Amino acid sequence: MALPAQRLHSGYDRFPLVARILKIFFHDACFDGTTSAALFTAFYRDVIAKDVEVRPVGMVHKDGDPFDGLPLDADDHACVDFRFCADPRMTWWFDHHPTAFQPPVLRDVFDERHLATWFFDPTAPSCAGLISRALEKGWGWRAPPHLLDAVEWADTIDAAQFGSAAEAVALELPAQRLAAWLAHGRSPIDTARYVEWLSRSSLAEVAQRADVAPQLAAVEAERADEITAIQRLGVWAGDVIVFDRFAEIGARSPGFLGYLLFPRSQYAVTGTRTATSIKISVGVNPWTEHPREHDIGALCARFGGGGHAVVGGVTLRGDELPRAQATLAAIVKELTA
Ligand SMILES: [Mn+2]
Repeated sequence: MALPAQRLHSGYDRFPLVARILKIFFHDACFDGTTSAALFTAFYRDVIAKDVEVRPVGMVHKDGDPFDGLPLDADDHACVDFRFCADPRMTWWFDHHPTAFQPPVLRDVFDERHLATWFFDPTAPSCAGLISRALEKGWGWRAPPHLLDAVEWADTIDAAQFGSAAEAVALELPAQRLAAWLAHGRSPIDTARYVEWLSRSSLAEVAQRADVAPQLAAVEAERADEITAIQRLGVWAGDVIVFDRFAEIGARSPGFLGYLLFPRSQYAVTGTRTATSIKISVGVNPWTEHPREHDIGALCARFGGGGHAVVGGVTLRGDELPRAQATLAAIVKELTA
């Protein structure tokens, strides 16, 4: 059967290499990770393939290869704000995590292949900022104003550039409301839809969506209970404040709230658990007067996780509770030594 004429002359028939489906792997449940994915989605539509179907895939750091078992079966693949993947099908890569190369031998692959579509800058406050600069320099693409605003917020949030803990946990502005919402155990479908929305509309517009606004209000309403729970949970180990939430499935890391309620802490270590995974989160109090002594990302990497100098984590399987408890204890011991 002959194809209709317009089909024969469509762009895809003339340029069969143009991607129809793009998979973007991004740091899940993270303001910077989702902003990075939205930014790259907008760029890809504007510059590479107008009608591309984008499939965002949220990624979590874990012991072993986090890409293991994830099919790279789209026409094109990108990875943002997440570990380096040496698969040649991963055309695009942007990251700013100092622990991006795990195992470290992957750094050699990066240096040898040196693709013009791979970008790594561990000094960048956010991956979204790194992407925005790289795409403007390399492709002359300037992000629309609504995404530049999100990029600025990603710099502030990812690098904890707030004047105080109270400022950091405020829920007045759309960016901070959405950041808290993302951290509230969103499903992979939620975050994938969020990436698509943010690629086309502003943080304020996304926050006002009929399917999002009630959830943001719920996050705010839960805040009072959360403060009571965190206050009760905190246990001191030297100047480290420890929040053991392994027993409460679905409970979250207090994040900056921990530093607001325990301002004398130099570090915070939290254990949380979902039905399928267990996480140990580690952070340096950004508002402490003591100088920082430990590289948190490097510390977490030694236990199978990763992160930045001042914040990191280790994610284990849901059936590894004894290992998670031992890991939390070992990390606290190192931080208090
Ligand atoms: Mn980031």
